[in-house]
Amino acid sequence: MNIWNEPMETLEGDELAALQSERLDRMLSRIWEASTPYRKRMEEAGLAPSDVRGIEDLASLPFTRKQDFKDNYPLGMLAVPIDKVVRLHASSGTTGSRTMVGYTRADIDTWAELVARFATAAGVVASDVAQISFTYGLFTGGFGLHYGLEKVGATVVPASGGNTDLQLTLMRDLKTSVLVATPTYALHLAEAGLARGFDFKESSLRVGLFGAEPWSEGIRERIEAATGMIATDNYGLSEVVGPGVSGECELKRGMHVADDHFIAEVIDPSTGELLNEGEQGELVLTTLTREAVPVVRFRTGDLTVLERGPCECGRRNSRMAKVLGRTDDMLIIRGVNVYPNQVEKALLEVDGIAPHFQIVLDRAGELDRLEIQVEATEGVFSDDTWVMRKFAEKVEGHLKATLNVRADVHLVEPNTLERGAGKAKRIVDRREV
Ligand code: DLL
Repeated sequence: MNIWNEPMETLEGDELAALQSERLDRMLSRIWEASTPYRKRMEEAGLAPSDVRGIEDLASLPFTRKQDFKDNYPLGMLAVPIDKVVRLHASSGTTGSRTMVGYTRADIDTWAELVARFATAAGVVASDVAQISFTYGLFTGGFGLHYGLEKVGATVVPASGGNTDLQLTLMRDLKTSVLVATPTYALHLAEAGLARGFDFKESSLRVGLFGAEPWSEGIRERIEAATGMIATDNYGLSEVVGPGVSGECELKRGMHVADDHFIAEVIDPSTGELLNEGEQGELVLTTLTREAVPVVRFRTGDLTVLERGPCECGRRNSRMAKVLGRTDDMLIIRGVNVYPNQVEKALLEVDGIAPHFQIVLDRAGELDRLEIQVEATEGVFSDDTWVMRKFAEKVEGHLKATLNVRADVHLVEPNTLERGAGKAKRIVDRREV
């Protein structure tokens, strides 16, 4: 298996710790001078860069939060003068208002390197034709994958999101071998292709680079079964760089983190305490090489588990498990905590359920009510309301048995819930209105 940057992706133990400490030290001294919000936060905590001697002192530093980006909107988080900034992007605004991020020329180069690493890990090579079906724009997905795949040497097709017919035509005519998309859009392309008689098994599609939203193993299985490609997961966020923080290798045993560019920690989201390897909690990231917008202990809001130790692919960096969801997406239904991804997993365990659903939260008196609108598959959907009610009860029983959650399941016709090229909107909250 190819490794894009073998020296860096196999670094571990003392050598890695030494590199991280040296880079951390350099970064902290620089932003102490260059970033007003950061210096203020450090001073409030009674700390100066000299108090941090290496990564062992990292946990004493205050957290950075999404709110810091919002409070300093649009460009207050920049730690370089604007003439050094060659690009601006923004978060997709899934959780409230946008946050803006900048890149220096060196940041753009590093970003391409990071994407080249996970693309190579997933099996992408220079002879591949890579169709990028992420929307190009302020969202980091399109441009991030674009530069990284060009760096690998692949032939990049900047299809951008939407226009399913064009996507399928390009795939067929250009012999696309790598598809880049959100998992839900990949699934939609697979379904739409099959409905139009597109023969995926005969197509050149080999590798999927999917990310930007949580997706369960059930969705992965469906994409792989429908298209014959291997579907890999990759993770990132605008405030830290965009895509490129971590990505799976072909073995799909967790997403390899670029430890020479980021320090990953997992904390208990309610107390902020550091958790041990193998324990699930909120991912916290510190950038080591970002110039324009470095972040110290950024609370991602994403729940995962970190593992260290070598992978059979040859890489020795840390790995993060598939993201379960965001701490702020946790639903508390009659005292039971549940994440949309767990609902997705449970739904897909029932035969006859399509992987398209939406969770509608409502209030019934004092209590929260959970309604799940989910598509039945072609063969199962029927106009007979009695038959559909019985099937819905079966799904409700499964949700109760697996998640201990009482939900009203509402089955809808195949292909009726909205599909888009962006991130899927899984929750509709009607409790506030
Ligand atoms: O979604 C960056 C990205 C683009 C990653 C393309 C991968 C591929 P934002 O729009 O700022 O950036 O959203 C970041 O998306 O905090 C997670 O909650 C979620 N997210 C990103 N990748 C994954 C993933 C991009 N693989 C937010 N699994 C993050 C689960 C993901 N959630």
